[in-house]
Amino acid sequence: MSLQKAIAVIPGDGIGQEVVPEGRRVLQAVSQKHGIDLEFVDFDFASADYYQAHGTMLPEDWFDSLRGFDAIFFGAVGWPDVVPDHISLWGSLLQFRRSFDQYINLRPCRLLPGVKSPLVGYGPGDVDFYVVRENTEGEYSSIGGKMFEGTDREIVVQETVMTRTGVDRVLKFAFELADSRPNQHLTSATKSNGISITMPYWDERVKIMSENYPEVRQDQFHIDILTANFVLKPNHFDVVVASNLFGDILSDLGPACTGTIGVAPSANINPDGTFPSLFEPVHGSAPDIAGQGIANPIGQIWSGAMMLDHFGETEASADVLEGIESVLSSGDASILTPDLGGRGSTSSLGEAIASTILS
Ligand code: GGG
Repeated sequence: MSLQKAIAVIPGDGIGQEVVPEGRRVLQAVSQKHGIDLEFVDFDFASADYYQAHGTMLPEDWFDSLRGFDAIFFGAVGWPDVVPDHISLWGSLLQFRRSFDQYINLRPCRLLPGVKSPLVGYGPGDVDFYVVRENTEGEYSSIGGKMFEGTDREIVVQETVMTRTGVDRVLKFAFELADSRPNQHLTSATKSNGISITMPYWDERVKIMSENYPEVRQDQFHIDILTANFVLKPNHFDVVVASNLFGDILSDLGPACTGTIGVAPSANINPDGTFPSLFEPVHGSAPDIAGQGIANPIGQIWSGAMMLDHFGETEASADVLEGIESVLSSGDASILTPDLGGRGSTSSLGEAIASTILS
């Protein structure tokens, strides 16, 4: 039995509460198979229910309650009928990312077998890239304010923040990832023709960083044509590095192009391990389908695989991926969720992946 890993489980809102139990079911199955000792501890905060009861998204001692864990397994946040989205996000997930210095948001985008994709002429293996999203600054800054509110002179300002440390560390991570992959190709998302101070700075830091990685082919696209190219030639990409907002957009678009955002995972990483990293699906709480038991749990399950990788449990992680691919390849409509063309449920899909891993 390997060292015990303590995992804080925060389902959050909406379908987060439905997909997290399936992620946990699969983690339990794979840890049983590989003799990994995972301990799960549940938390009810970072949810609209908690907000309704306490008037805040997090308790005062949230930082100390979470900081000793090896990882956080997170579902989704957002329930706009109860809490405005900017309050729920800034009051929970963005606090975690910033306070735990999870400055990398790693989001794989892969065309999986058996998934009906809108991409014509591409098959599994053709599209397989990572979006590396800067996760603590950029366009997601809380610097700004309002003046003359409610009058004709109303002014609203929000600054984009780029620090040399913040930009360089995400670029370094992305270049190293690209350097470790067979294609050794890094694409940078910019918009330096329109955003004339921060984005040229980003480009300049990319150029300087690239000098340390002579084996990595590097190109850059303005974000507008980059989104077009995600749709038109997704096999061009290997590792894509982007600022916080651009990375958020690209990492929804990428998985949507490969069939469904329901399968997309993410890892919010604190690379030096001072604080816990956080693993969550890319999708949000999806109020439109919440409570129906039809949400696709694969994004959550795959996020669990990324967590195992983070722990160095690479075989167990690969087993989860194989389980996902095997169930998707079966094409069994009674198991697959509606976004995958099936008539199954969140639990039928999670259960099938768990039992495939154990079979
Ligand atoms: N599981 C991801 C989640 O809950 N996302 C909610 C959201 O709005 N996220 C915005 C972001 O990641 O910046």
